[in-house]
Amino acid sequence: MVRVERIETILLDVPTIRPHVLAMATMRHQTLCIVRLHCSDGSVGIGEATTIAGLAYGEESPEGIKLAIDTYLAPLILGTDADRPGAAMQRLARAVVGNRFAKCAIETALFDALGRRTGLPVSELLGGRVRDRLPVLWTLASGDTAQDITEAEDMLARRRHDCFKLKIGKRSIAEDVAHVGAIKRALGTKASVRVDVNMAWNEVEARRGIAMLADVGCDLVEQPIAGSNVAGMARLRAAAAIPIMADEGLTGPASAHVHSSHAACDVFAIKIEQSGGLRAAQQVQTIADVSGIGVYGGTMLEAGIGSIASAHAFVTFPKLDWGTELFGPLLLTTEILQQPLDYSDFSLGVPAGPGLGIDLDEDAVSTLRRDRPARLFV
Ligand code: MUC
Ligand code: MG
Repeated sequence: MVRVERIETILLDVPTIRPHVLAMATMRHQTLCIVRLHCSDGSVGIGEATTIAGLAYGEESPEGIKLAIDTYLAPLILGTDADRPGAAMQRLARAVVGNRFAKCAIETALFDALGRRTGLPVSELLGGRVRDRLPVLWTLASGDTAQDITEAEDMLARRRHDCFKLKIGKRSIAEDVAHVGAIKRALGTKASVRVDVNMAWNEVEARRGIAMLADVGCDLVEQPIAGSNVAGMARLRAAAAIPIMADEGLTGPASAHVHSSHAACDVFAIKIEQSGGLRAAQQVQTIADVSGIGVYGGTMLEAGIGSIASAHAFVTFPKLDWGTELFGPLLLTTEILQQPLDYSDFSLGVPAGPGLGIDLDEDAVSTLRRDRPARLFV
């Protein structure tokens, strides 16, 4: 039997190519918690967990994820059968409440190691892919309308993205709608424009804001109000002229079931970390499918490992009505993979090699790791 022998966690700090302005925080770097899972036959799987602006988005932080894995999760699966990610995840689920992002990084590493041992891509271990490429949008979040338009036009010209998500909710509704309208007018029918409010509005503001956004040509509104306000989401959805998407409110299959039974949204932003793992994300997708809810592949702004892990899950989805936003690696100044990912023709090519089909660039890891020796003496 191949056993799980050792689990390493490393924090990497990677600057962003520009400030990324969200309703709740401005990101200037991303912190990755990289997991390396060593097995008794010498195979090694990698996984990644990220958050958005530390604790600004959810209840897990990169530092907390590292601590949870090192102290609680790793000891539970050391010595167990590495060929059975399902059994390992069940052990973690029984002994540890929550900590979905940390669990997802471990499940990713288990599947990567299993894929490397068997020669199969993670997508095939998850049931098999139904497509090889995924449409990918870009988030315009420089905080400046003119800069966002230049950025969008550049992406269109390079055939990298033709669908844009605008981060709003920081300014007044009137200013935000003017910003969205200006970008939509500049891009016209060449691009789809959507917004993410990241829960910044109350229900009254959302009712007004969504109607105004529909009037300026916005195609979709993501998480306008608190994720916990499922009844409010249902009221907004019933009144809205454009689709409403749930993001923060989706924390795995149980919350997906609650959203579906309340008819609380038109679309699910499915994220592997938010769901608690790759198979949990597939379960969320199944709930969407049977409820007639649209599917969108979301991101926690992961770098290469987490983005490709997400991609392996998303290529197994029978329907992906709203595409994906797996652009995380493009927002970072430094590539952490040996092979840069294939972003072309408005889409991401999903590697077909064993496991995740990617390898870490160890020089980049040494340079970016938070505990690198040089820093200890600064
Ligand atoms: C979110 O809330 O969806 C996804 C894209 C982006 O810019 O931020 C994330 C998080
Ligand atoms: Mg969102």
